[in-house]
Amino acid sequence: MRDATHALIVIDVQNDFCPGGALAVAGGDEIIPRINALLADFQIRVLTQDWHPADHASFAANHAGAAPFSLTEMPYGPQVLWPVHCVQGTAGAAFHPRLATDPADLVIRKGFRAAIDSYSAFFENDHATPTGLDGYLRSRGATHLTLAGLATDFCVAYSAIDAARLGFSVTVLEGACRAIDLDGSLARARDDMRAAGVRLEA
Ligand code: VGL
Ligand code: ZN
Repeated sequence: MRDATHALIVIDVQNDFCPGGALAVAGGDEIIPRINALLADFQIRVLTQDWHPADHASFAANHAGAAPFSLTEMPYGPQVLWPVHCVQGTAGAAFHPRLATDPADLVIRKGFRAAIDSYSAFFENDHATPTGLDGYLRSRGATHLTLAGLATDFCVAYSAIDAARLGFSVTVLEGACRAIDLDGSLARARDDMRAAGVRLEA
């Protein structure tokens, strides 16, 4: 068992990011046994859940003529337009049925504001609006964070980089993550994580 300063953050292990889902990540469900084992090894355990309203601005379907996986410009910067995914209350937004959710101390939902996406578990994509996770982890006494989940190059990487900037010691277990890898996004995310001081482990 890790000591009480270590927290596990499990990012977005939801049906829509697993095979058969609306924004399926290849092999997304393969990481679940390892994540379940990790959940038993930490005293602070947080799950995140991508949780969008149907009119969310990150959905290509809400932009006339826009194709899924194309790029657009939002007031807060560039934004990939995604297939409709993780709509609040749908089966796609639910955690994968094999994920052991009972051990979680906290489930933090993100992306619930229609006008702004939120890849990171700490800040929305404007890099300014907090989710509250930083305060939760600090008040629990966490200083070291281990991240796993989906997808390596979007929500995991954004969360890891924000956590490092907030002063946490951060490790991403790449073997317990899977990537979307859109136009080189995985290689970029790995470089960006390393530059932010995130430790990448297998
Ligand atoms: C994610 C794209 C859109 C993720 C969430 O969990 O990595 N990616 N929404
Ligand atoms: Zn999303």
